[in-house]
Amino acid sequence: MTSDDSLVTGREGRVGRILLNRPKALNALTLPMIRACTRMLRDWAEDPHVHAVLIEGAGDRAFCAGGDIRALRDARVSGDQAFVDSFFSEEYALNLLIATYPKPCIALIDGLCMGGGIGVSVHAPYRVATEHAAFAMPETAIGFFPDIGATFFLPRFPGELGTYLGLTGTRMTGADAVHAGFATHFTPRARLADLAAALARDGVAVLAAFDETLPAFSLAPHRAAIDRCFAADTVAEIIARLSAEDAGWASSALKALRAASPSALHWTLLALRRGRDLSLKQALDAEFALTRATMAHPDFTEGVRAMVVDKDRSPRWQPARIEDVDPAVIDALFMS
Ligand code: QUE
Repeated sequence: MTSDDSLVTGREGRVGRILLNRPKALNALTLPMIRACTRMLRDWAEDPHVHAVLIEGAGDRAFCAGGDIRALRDARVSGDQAFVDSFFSEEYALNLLIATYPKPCIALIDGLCMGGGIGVSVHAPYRVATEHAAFAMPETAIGFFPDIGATFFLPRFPGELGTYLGLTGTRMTGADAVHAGFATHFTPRARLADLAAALARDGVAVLAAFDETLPAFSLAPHRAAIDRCFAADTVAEIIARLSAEDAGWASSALKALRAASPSALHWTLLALRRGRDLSLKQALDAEFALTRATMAHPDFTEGVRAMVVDKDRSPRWQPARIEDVDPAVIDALFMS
């Protein structure tokens, strides 16, 4: 295998293997990792020995916890917009490259998979989740929005499940992720090494033999209520409908919404609704424009500070209350 520190790549049998390798940082994606991954995929697209590509995370805690938002916050604070623009444009181009890749990509997701980690897996045709996988799009908690094509794929999840997941950032198990649409196959951790070896030997046809019986969807009993609450046109109305539900899932959802950036909830709802009618490419382009608008808002630097840098989990949002967000200010973010 050829390797640098953070991204290890190599060919094994019929497959190219990409290992996200920053286990201490939960394999969070840095710009050099995005560049190395893009370069390798471009090379392998032309390589007749490579029939498929496997994407994995190092260690058993995470597949990939997201983008390197600490670096993005630093760049924002120091005024390095060029870094911010390079990061997002190259990350989203990689998401699109995976979605349109001429050979099958297979992501093996064991452990945490959030944000940018979902971006390098969900667009692949095969996503294998284990019983230790945990999926989430938690960006409203850091004053950002579900990006990496989430404004394309979340509105295409069943009913209003995607709106619920994108606004609340609720974590899903590997099995639930297959029911929702994040993943396509369910294989226990104990069989992953054998699966990788079988893929290298025989290609994607072996996936079915490793796909185990899926436990029931834990959200099934709440699907109708989720659809009812999250079909509302405004954040205020979603909150009103959740408050009228007498159920544990609804109070958890309310708690998550109350902790999130009020502004981020508004721009996320609008972005998800607009994404219904966009292609993946159009959605990624709209997301890129929205990164500039939302990162200029104080909630992004404050949210990353509170959740990732200082970890006090007590962000001071501006404005602090959902009712005080001015819809005209949010609409204006989509005009830039
Ligand atoms: C919400 C998020 C993210 C988060 C925490 C949140 C996110 C993200 C990370 C993260 C995790 C580990 C790292 C790192 C970043 O945390 O998107 O650099 O090493 O990438 O509450 O959206």
